Amino acid sequence: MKRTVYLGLGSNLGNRLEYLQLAVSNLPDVSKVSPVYETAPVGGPDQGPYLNCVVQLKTELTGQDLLAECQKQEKLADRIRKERWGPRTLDVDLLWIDGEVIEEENLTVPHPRMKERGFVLIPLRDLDPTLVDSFPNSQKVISGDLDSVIKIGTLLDETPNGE
Ligand code: A4P
Ligand code: MG
Repeated sequence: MKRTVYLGLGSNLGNRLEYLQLAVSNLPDVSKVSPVYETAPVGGPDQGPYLNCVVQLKTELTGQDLLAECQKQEKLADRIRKERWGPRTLDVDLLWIDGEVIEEENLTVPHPRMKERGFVLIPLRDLDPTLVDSFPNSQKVISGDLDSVIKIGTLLDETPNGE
């Protein structure tokens, strides 16, 4: 059965928009793409602003399949892992799989920090307001982050693979 999955994409090194675009074109089963936001960095060392967006998939892939897809996109973007929360050409996080809970050594779903982050909740709300409203405190998190999460536009091809 196809499930609704959300991925969070972020980039703050190099041609940020191009890295997001590349990932969206290469991900499987993409059904919707949020607008792109420029966002102030949260946590980690002193680093430049991010571009963030959220992608919806309608897919039969499992959690582990999806994590492998996320990591494949990061590799394609030549991401070099240096420090946790440090600058990156591309970060693809698996946020949500139709409410499924996964607690495995290499994978936690829902993503443990998504509900505290305006740079995730604001683009996710563009795609699924009912889901975001169901998270306790989401309104408060969003209003606290409105000044640091600024809509800058959309990617060229919003639904590269159709439904
Ligand atoms: N992992 C476990 N669960 C998941 C999941 N649901 N999705 C494991 C993806 N990966 C998951 O990730 C470390 C390990 O997490 C992986 O090996 C995977 O098996 P990573 O991508 O190598 O490291 P990271 O991204 O530096 O750490 P982490 O914990 O994923 O950081 P976050 O929470 O993703 O934060 N500020 C702004 N404005 N915008 C951003 O996009 N991103 C971060 C990264 C910090 N600040 C930011 C942004
Ligand atoms: Mg990550």
